[in-house]
Amino acid sequence: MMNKKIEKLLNDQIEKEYSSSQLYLSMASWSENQGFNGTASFLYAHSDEEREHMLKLVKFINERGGEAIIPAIYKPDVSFDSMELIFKALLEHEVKVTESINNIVGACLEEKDYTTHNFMQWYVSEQLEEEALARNILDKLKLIGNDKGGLYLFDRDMQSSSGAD
Ligand code: OFO
Repeated sequence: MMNKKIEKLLNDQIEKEYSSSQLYLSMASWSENQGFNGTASFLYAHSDEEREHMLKLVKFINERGGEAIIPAIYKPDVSFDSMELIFKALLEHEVKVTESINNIVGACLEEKDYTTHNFMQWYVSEQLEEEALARNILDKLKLIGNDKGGLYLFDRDMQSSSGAD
């Protein structure tokens, strides 16, 4: 059986990953409507990844004899003022997710739940990568500012980093 405290924390994390997925989906849709198709592809793919992060937790909890709770759908903002603000919000969101992951890792040590501690290491490295990527994108956008040509090239680059063509 799972430690109840850890099970609760993991279920809260399911909700956070799901909210990330919904937020990035909304950002993707907004970008698409603004004509930023490359950024939209990147964000749609990112939204799918967050759903995978959620699923991984659902399966882990159930496999360990706990009970995964599927959360209600979170409705994110539908409108964003600029590309820079999207990635600023995305980075802030990821920083909060990292805090939450670190909090779970700490609780696993306190509760001597080394199996979950081991499982959570995947999320620790994932967060490191995601934060670095978001910072990198935000730095580029800060340089570009309101330059339309720069934003056009940025969007084209995002298409190639989204894994789509
Ligand atoms: Fe980007 O948050 Fe999942 O782990």
